[in-house]
Amino acid sequence: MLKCLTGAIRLSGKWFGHSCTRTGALVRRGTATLKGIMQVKAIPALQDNYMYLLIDEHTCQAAAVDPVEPQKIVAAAQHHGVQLNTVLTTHHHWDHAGGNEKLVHMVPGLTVCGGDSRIGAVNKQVSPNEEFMIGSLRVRCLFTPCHTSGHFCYFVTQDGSPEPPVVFTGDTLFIAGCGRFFEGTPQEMCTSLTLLGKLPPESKVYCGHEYTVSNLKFARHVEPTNTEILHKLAWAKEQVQKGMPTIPSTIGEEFKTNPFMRVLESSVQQHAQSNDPVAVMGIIRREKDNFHPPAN
Ligand SMILES: N[C@@H](CCC(=O)N[C@@H](CS)C(=O)NCC(=O)O)C(=O)O
Ligand SMILES: [Zn+2]
Repeated sequence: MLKCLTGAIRLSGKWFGHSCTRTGALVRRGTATLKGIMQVKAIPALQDNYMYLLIDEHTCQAAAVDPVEPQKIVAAAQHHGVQLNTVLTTHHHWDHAGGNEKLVHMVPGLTVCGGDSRIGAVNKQVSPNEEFMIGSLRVRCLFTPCHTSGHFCYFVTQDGSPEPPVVFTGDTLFIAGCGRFFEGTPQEMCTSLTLLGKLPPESKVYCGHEYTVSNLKFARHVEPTNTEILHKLAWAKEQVQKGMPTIPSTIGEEFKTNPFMRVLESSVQQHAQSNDPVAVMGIIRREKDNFHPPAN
């Protein structure tokens, strides 16, 4: 018997713990209907990367997002009593995909998803807007090329759940920033961020790196009078000082604080001295490539 330690069922409005077996869900217990819960556990890796363990509490199945340090992922899955069966890889860079080969040796039978043939151990090549299930969680693959030409984000919902959806954005969308344009154009980043911007505003954003403070310093440079940016920067500095993460954000919050999500705003266009959003995207990205964030 494998315990799913995070499990819970709602019985006439109250929450009760439940346990899972290796084979599947305790969907009903008497007249109680299980309300779905998805859990996201952020696991720091390397210098400033985030890996994630995505848990379906219905079935105690789990997916690992960008498991560059596989032993930490396996330990987390054991700790939470869940069965790891899927890997979601955002892109081929070693600090995201570099643990896949080792993980498939540690956990045989894994489905390894990715949208780029350069990703190690991939056995499920995903396509734009393709959907599949991890237990009761519905995963939609969002093609977001630019940082790399095969970058995918993963949008996760649970049918009938009141919980907000989540999106794993890798190195396309950071909190208050975006990835460098290693293999793409400003037009592609505009298209990719527009796609992410169409997700429900309450969608929780889990990105690939803890870059929030330096990103917000650049955001402040672009829009010095944007109070949302100033407040979030003060909060993010405190979080980091306490050793706490700044994820998740939400899509709605990014529209208020992320200059790369704000290329249609007159304040950002004025900074870039252009009213063409694609040109603005290219100009502020080039500026950030050469930006040295101040100490404060
Ligand atoms: N500027 C990065 C340095 C490392 C870097 O270039 N990271 C890549 C991802 S591996 C990137 O796209 N960074 C986003 C950026 O520089 O705005 C930082 O904020 O620490
Ligand atoms: Zn990268």
